[in-house]
Amino acid sequence: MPPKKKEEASGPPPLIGRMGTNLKMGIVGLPNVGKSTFFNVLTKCSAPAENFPFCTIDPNESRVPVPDVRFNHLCDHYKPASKVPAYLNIVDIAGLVKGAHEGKGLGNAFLSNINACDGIFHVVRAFDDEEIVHVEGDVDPARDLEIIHSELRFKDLEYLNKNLDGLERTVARGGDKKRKPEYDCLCKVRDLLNNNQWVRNGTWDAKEIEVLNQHLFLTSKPVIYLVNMSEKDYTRKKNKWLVKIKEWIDNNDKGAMVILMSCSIELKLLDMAEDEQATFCKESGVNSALDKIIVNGYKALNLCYFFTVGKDEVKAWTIQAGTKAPQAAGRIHTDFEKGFIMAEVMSYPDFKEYGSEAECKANGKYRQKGRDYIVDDGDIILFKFNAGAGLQGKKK
Ligand SMILES: Nc1nc2c(ncn2[C@@H]2O[C@H](COP(=O)(O)OP(=O)(O)OP(=O)(O)O)[C@@H](O)[C@H]2O)c(=O)[nH]1
Ligand SMILES: [Mg+2]
Repeated sequence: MPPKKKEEASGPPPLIGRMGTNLKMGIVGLPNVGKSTFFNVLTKCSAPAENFPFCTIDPNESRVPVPDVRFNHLCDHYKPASKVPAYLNIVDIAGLVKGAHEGKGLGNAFLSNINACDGIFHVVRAFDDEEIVHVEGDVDPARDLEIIHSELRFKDLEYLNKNLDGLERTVARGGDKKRKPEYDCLCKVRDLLNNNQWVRNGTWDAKEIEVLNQHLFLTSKPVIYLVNMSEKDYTRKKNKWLVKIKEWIDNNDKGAMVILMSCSIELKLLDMAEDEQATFCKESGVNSALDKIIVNGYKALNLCYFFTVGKDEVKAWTIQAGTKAPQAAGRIHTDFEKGFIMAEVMSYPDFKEYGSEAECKANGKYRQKGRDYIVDDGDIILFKFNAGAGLQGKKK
């Protein structure tokens, strides 16, 4: 069908992972490394975070506003009655141990919790503390990274082999040509996993990505590594494990993002009033890592947002990067997409530079964009659309 083809050809580039905007980052790591503590400082929740392995069993879920100076500036400018930032969804998951894919520790239950997430914050312990039990007996982050890495890979292999068995019967022996591309793609996945590689690190064409997206392998999810350090090490930006961690990342997940943090410092900052915090940060030269973690978690999920602005409301609307104007409009209301006429767009840098909507208009920076416009992160948009039943012709 030609219209469908056109839509496919003009859609956003294919991506591995679930479609949609309600995506989640899951916190994954060995037991007792600080995952729930991190979840609590991030979301200001109080999930149990105690000194014993498997303190967390059922996942805790929350969301955090994505910090953004652009959003703050727009709120200062419009002084709206309602302010709605973008949010990142976060899930605190039970600790994973060696052999989890075979049911060790809490076994398979939490692996399905990871499966329900779209990206991973992999927390690794780099702080020494005799009091805090380490399930492997001592602190060694590179070994721990390898354990988690292997467990996710083993789980994918187990799932894959189950699927491949059936497929092999239909395709290789039964001669069903239709499913051959799927079979070939999954064989490629098996080779990768057997070579200690992650699905995410393979090279895939659009057709293969379609197949991968029917399976959503654990190792196809984007990962950000979070190194949990002591207060002292975080302050002096040194830790005896950093070289080994870097080596492991270079060998196993080259180019991946690593963020240093300290749950103890974050806890301390959480207890302080804002001015106290500012003085502490200035005097000690440390800054909280949380904003950086949230912003990058959001980016890892391939999400971005546009703004709608006005006296009533300043709001950030989450979309997948690469979304075109009509689909972005559809985030606000399906009728906006159906009756889409145009998007009136100011880029945030222009708005900042010229200071107001009127000045943007006067300087040719208030642009009218059509159906093919790919919405840019931070665009300030007013959609125009054909009124559907009961809707006004022009609405924010
Ligand atoms: N010294 C020190 N202790 C920490 C740090 N972060 C967490 N802890 C302590 O480590 C223990 C375990 O922390 P949790 O946050 O419950 O660890 P978890 O990874 O969620 O553990 P499970 O839910 O069992 O998988 C708690 O007693 C925390 O107070 C840190 O940066 N330094
Ligand atoms: Mg926990």
